[in-house]
Amino acid sequence: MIRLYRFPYSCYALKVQYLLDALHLDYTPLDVPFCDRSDLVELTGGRVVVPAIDHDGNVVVESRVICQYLLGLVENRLVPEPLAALVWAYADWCDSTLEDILFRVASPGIQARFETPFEKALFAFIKERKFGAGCIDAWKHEQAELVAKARELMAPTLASIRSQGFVAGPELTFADISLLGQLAMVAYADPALVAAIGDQLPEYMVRVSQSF
Ligand SMILES: N[C@@H](CCC(=O)N[C@@H](CS)C(=O)NCC(=O)O)C(=O)O
Repeated sequence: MIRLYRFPYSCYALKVQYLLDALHLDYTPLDVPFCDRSDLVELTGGRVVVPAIDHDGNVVVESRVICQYLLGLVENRLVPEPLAALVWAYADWCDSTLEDILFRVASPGIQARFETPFEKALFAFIKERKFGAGCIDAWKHEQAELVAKARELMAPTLASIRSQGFVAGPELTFADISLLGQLAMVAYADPALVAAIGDQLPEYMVRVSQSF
């Protein structure tokens, strides 16, 4: 049995979840309460970030490591050997350069979806400790510019998808799963933002999910 510890908006947890789906592995998703991470801390020996998985008592953390672990569990074609360098490089780009813009695009919408004032305040506090006071309001204000930056960053990806269906060719690969995790975070904040970044992206998201 695999248990996936997640926040519903986390691009890293979503990536792992889509990989579990794509590999047809049985798993139980566990939503970590944003303001009570005691189970996660106990499981991981002190970590407060998602994702983490517990596979029959084997605890794995860090989404990249989790994905490598899951890809090794069952035979699959998600990282074809001739494309391995490109697929992993693209996945790492999603988790770094792309995420750095997309989480700013998504953060105001994510904050708005928390149910309690305390959760909203804690989310803001965590972001402000790293990015400065008022950062979420600033990102809301600058959303059009941030979306324009995301469009620019995504231009080569959009060209590849347009011409061949998926990021690395005519078949689904782990590159698409990494990108889907990022786009699903943005869609969680506001689905209209995904279309604003690329009008073909909503359809691409459906195509990727239907290829699992
Ligand atoms: N490098 C880590 C990053 C994990 C991470 O930053 N997770 C975020 C959610 S996207 C988190 O749990 N942040 C804790 C918080 O917001 O308090 C990974 O890939 O697993």
